[in-house]
Amino acid sequence: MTILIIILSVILLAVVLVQIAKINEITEQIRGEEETLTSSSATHGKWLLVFCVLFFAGFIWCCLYYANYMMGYGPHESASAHGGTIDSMFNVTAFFTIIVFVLTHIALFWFAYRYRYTPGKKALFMPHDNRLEMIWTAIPAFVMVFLVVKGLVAWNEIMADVSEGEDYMEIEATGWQFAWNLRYPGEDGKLGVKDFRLIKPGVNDLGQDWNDERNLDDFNADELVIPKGKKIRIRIIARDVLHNFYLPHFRVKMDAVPGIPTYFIFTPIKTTEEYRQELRKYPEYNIPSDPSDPASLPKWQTFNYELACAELCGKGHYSMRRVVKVVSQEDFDKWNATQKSYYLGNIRNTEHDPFKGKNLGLELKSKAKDLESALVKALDTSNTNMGDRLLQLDNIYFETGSATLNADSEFALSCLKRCF
Ligand SMILES: [Cu+2]
Repeated sequence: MTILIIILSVILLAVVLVQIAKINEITEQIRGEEETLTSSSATHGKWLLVFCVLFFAGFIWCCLYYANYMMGYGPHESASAHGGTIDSMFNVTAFFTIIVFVLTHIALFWFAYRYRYTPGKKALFMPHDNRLEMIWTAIPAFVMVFLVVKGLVAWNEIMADVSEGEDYMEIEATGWQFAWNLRYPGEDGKLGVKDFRLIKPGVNDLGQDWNDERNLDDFNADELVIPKGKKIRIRIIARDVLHNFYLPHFRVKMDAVPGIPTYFIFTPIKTTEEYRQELRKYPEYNIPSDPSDPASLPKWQTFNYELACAELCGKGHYSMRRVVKVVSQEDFDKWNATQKSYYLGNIRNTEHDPFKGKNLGLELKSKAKDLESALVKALDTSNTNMGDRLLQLDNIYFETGSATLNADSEFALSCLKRCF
């Protein structure tokens, strides 16, 4: 129905335009060509001036109305350490381009009015003017050089890779149609190696090599959870087509290219809760989050940072959104410790496990030393904080006919000691 109405409206508009043109033709014949041209030029000129005023009024209204929704202003100051540099680049670029935008548009409409057709007036023939050439070459060149140099300095600063011995956490984001796979390094803090030939859909989506011990504690998460104040290095990979790892609130944006790993390093400086408290001060975020339900929570309270794909990668592109949570280091450690290793949960002792039926690496045993005391503490019922802690006891096995834990169990338990 809507489409029919739109088609009918377009047809009617075309008919009206044809009729107006016909009327113009007839009046031209009656009043003479020159007189018609003069009066229609004057009408056009005046309406263009009116349009110019309305256009700028709309522009200013938009800027004011959307100010608090835009990144870089009011409540949306950057949530990452480097974000301020990017915001200042955007602001400087906007400053110069808005000046040019306003001046050229005023000139455009004013000239259309001022130099409209008037009988007897002749256009000035000016084939060349050195001074004008100098002005409109030198000024843009100067501004461009300034912007490019500022951009290069910012790029080198933000894209500098982590140096040796620096404290940071690496997370891997693999984009595919249509989701992100977020891989965390687990307890050892290191991501294991991968080989694309090992990829098996549903079993080993990333092609992790289980012979590499660093892979054994890696886990995948549905949300990107990161600790405030910690340097995060995101290793960005695409499995099929181009994607783009985009964290708007952190001013993080980098292409995910099949075959060419990229990265982005940033440090979150505001927890999700701190960001919500900022939003709370603005009326735009004190309205119900669900417009159809006035009793729903206010917008600031339901706010979440998000990870989006910023590359149109196919029909399911929109569904690549993921929630990003910035928490304190303490909360992160708790969360990190309750995550389940992909290897232990999905691969261990299956046909895909190179260690099937065998004990895991020897060095894992060294981690077992503190386990006993950790377990005693965990099971101590006098610990009043037990209520909010989750104790996962998967993959715990004893040696046959004895009370000794086997090496696999020690590995599974090793994460628990950090929880308690
Ligand atoms: Cu995508």
